Amino acid sequence: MTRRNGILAFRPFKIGRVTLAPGKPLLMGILNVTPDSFSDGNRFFSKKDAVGRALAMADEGADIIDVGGESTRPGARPVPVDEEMARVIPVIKGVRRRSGVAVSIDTMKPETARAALDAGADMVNDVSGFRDSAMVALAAEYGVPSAVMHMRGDPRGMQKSPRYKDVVAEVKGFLKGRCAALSRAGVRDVIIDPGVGFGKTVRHNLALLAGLDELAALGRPVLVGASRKSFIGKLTGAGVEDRLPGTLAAHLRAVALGAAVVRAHDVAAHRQALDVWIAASRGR
Ligand code: HH2
Repeated sequence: MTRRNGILAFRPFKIGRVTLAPGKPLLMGILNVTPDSFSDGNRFFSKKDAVGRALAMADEGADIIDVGGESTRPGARPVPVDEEMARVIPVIKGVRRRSGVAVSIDTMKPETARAALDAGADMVNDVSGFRDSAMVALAAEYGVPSAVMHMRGDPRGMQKSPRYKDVVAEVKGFLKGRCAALSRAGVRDVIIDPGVGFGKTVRHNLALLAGLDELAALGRPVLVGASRKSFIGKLTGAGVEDRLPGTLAAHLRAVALGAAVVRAHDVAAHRQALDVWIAASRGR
């Protein structure tokens, strides 16, 4: 694995109008069009509020807007595909009409992913890690960048006594296998994600954050999504709405270890932090 200025290298690629390249981490703003997401549920549930929030995040400096219509918080029940599509597709169309910002669809369902790509989304973010071969085939058919996340089981059962012998090695092995499956199908542009909070204890999350350079050694850009997650509350006692400082600390540490994308609710604060981090790392 080659390093440039201490940053682990990967082949740059485009996501819509932005380029993902080593040393220039991208900011993914979270847009949950759901009634029940763990921190912003019901806040952007109407099309008007959701499109407005996406455009505001783009103005605040988000490089990518990640649109999801199904909460994956621990214990969440699956949302029927028609319901999920009714939540996200009008929002993606509305954003696409008004902005050139890159749009990601956060879904585990191939039908929703296809409709989102047809509506103008630029990438697929699948928290189930493209375990469904129809998702792999879809990513290949559309030739879009794909984010592959590690999750233990599914959201309903994932936090029931998660156990690993070596969490970093096991997550790395899973991601390596999914990258190979996507490569075989012809998908070139793959982002990997350890899945902070998805079937992991606080200790597992911390081991993964500390071992991110191990994952980056797979030669793929790494995405980290620690925003407002419960491990920050467990470490500090902060409530969901008060976890921005902990989130920034986790994300900047991740970027220092090679993370290429951070997924966040608080876009303006992250833009400022990342801009300073990038300038201070370059020394100019
Ligand atoms: N986390 C969440 C959802 N999607 N995608 C990736 N790639 N990585 C993540 O860590 C990730 C994700 C969960 O957070 P959030 O969207 O804020 O909540 P909810 O699932 O309750 O909607």
